[in-house]
Amino acid sequence: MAYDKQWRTELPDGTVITRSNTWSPPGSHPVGYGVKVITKNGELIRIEGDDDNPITTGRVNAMNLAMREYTYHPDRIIYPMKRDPKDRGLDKWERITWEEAIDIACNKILEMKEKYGAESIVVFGGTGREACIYYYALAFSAIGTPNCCYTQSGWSCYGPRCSVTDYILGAGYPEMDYAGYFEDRFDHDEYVLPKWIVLWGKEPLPSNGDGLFGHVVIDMMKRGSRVMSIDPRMTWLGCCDGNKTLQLRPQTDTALALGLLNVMIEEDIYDHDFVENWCYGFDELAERAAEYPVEKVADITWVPAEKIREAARLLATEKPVTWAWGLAFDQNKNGVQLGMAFLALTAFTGSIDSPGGITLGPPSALLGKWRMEQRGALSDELWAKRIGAAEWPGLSTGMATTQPDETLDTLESGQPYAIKMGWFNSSNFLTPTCSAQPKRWHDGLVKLEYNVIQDLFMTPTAMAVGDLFLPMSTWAEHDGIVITHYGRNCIFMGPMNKAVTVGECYSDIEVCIAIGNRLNPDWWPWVDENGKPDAEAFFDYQLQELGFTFNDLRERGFYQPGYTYKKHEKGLLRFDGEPGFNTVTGLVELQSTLYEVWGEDSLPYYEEPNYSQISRPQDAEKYPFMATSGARKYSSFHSEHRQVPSLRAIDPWPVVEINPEDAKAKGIATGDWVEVENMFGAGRFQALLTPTILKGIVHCTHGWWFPEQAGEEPNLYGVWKSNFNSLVPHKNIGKLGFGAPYKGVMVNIKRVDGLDG
Ligand SMILES: Nc1nc2c(c(=O)[nH]1)N[C@H]1C(S)=C(S)[C@@H](COP(=O)(O)OP(=O)(O)OC[C@H]3O[C@@H](n4cnc5c(=O)[nH]c(N)nc54)[C@H](O)[C@@H]3O)O[C@H]1N2
Ligand SMILES: Nc1nc2c(c(=O)[nH]1)N[C@H]1C(S)=C(S)[C@@H](COP(=O)(O)OP(=O)(O)OC[C@H]3O[C@@H](n4cnc5c(=O)[nH]c(N)nc54)[C@H](O)[C@@H]3O)O[C@H]1N2
Ligand SMILES: [Mo]
Repeated sequence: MAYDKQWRTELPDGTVITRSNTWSPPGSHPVGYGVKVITKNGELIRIEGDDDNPITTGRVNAMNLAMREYTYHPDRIIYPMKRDPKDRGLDKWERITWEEAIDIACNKILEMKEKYGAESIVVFGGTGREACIYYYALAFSAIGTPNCCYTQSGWSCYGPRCSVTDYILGAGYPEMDYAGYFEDRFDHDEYVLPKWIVLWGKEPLPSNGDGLFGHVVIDMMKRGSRVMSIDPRMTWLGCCDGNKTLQLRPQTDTALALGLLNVMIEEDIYDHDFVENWCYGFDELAERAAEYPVEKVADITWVPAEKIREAARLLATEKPVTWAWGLAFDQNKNGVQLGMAFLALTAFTGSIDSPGGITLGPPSALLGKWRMEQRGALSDELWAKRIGAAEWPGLSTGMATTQPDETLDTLESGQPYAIKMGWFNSSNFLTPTCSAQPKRWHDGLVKLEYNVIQDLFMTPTAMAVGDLFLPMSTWAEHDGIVITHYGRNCIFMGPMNKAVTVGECYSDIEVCIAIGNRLNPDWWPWVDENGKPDAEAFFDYQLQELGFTFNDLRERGFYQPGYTYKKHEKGLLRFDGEPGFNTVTGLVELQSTLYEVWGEDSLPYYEEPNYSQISRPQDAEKYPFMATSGARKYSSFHSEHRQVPSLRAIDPWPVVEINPEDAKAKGIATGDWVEVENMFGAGRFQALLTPTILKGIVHCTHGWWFPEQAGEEPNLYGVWKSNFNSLVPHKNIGKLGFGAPYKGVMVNIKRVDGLDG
């Protein structure tokens, strides 16, 4: 199709091509596939890949290809609605105008503040989506509450990795170096192609986690890089020719990391130059690692000793090595220690901030200034009331949110004060997404006085607890900015260009502006002459630090900031401009000076998961399997897309992957329904027999509900039927407040007749 690289082109037959970058809604991490949105007569016709995008080069995922189905789905909510709180759980919604919706929301906020104090309002947010950049501000400077909550027990996604990086490296999120910053990409003269790409607890092909476009791994493999996958499942990338997999028992990663460090130290193959000049606590770490001889580690992890030795030797000697760490770090009570040991490995292989190693963001996030300022709208007194801040100083230093498990306790107990109003932004957390023990959350939330939902579809969460529904526009229906790692490590930035209008939907930033301008106009001035939210004025303000406007970004099409390697040598990582890292000691802290203050061991250690056959031998016979969960699917983003026919056809049911030998012993065949249960709960999944999973381990998909089923209480679209998170314990977290075992609890499996009955 004719295309002249302008951001918008109109063809003679009336077809309009708008170049854009995807993010959300619908959900996605900020990969920013470069796309062309094809519209005609105001209707979205289809999405095509944009070959000119230097990272994605025309490739697009299935969820974006299904955008037309999603956009015009009959179940989509496209007008504001309200429901009498007495009718929660019943389909008794009534359409209203935006004026009325904003009036109701603002009046409720003012009423709650007056009656119970601003802290009685909690903004609940989900993950990874564009909304995540804005809902903190919605809480702090628009609504005026210190309580912004990401409900996943142990804050088990991304936050732990970012916080550990802050504490140990004093930098933004370390990302694998795929030459994304450079316009000439892999040809850039300073870039070196890694010999090894370590994918640790991460499967970036389906997940594209936090902006890592997974297909770059294939681009690099085509140029000669090899992959080492550390995963209980054999993944496609892990088993490609020449690649290697260390298949381990779930949640035993910290033992493996300490074992690898131990081999590198014993065989003296670590990077002396980097370790001696830029690291703190080597001797102490060496002493700790010596407690993890390879044979012991092999017993714990099930990875053969010879494979561990071989991996350590390859990674220490075949350089450069790039490292990608995934969600398995966060969904583990022992994950903070794993993060530390992982960063030590990147130091030992000389990978930190070196070409083809791992890249580090600068000390302050790009476009982060505005975000950081929002807390300033709250008094110190109010900020001190943040739920869990006093009890969990480790977590609350890294994250501006509440501690999630503590929030559930507060919801149930009313201590230290009662929560009265919930604002749910981009989270459908009664489904097996965010929350562990979702039934407890449900029972607490239905008791709140008032709840506002910001979503696109009626969900189990909205049906159960919502009183006001604010309908959201998709990425194709609004302007926005896509930025990797939310600016913590900005590899590229792209404009999202509105191409189509559906109903009366607003974007998340438009909702923030509408509420903020009413309640706190000094902080939220961006409205037009009619008082309507003016998102472009807001983006112009945000982009000031780069010296361009939103329109400049859109004309330019794409922004790659370039990259300076070895910033620690050049005084570019510390606020004071001195060489070194932005940590207490100025060095990479192999031994942490902060952890000790927070009551945690200053060195990494392995801890057996609390609910395993080893830590609970008394339950081992009853629950002989370890279950991991939630490895990503191409066809869905968490609980989303279950109602999109072409995507549902790819993965029609929740699935449990079982090793064929285990299945045979239990009389289970592929396609059978299986109940997975433990001491906390049960859920039903369809069996998939596969030799790619180790014997003794099962893997369940997450995020399931059934939009085709009855939505009203008590069924709530079948949300309790295949809910893996009912099996995940509450507050089974690490000492800093991070990490819950979504990827490792003991279970049993048995054949049943179907999803129901
Ligand atoms: N299509 C799609 N993309 C998504 C999402 C989605 O729902 N759908 N969700 C997004 C979100 S919020 C996130 S956080 C990212 C997550 O994306 P990733 O970081 O890639 O994490 P997962 O896909 O959960 O799991 C990655 C791998 O970890 C393995 N694993 C399981 N348990 C363990 C363990 O104990 N140790 C080790 N080493 N490996 C283990 C799994 O087998 C899996 O292959 O994906 C994002 N992208
Ligand atoms: N068992 C198990 N559970 C898990 C995981 C796992 O691996 N295993 N992974 C966990 C992880 S890492 C995460 S991050 C959580 C995710 O949990 P959540 O982020 O809570 O994800 P969803 O439940 O899908 O809720 C998102 C809702 O927001 C709506 N939405 C989508 N995009 C937007 C947007 O841009 N704006 C607004 N306002 N709404 C939007 C969607 O329609 C959907 O209803 O799940 C966690 N749950
Ligand atoms: Mo996540």
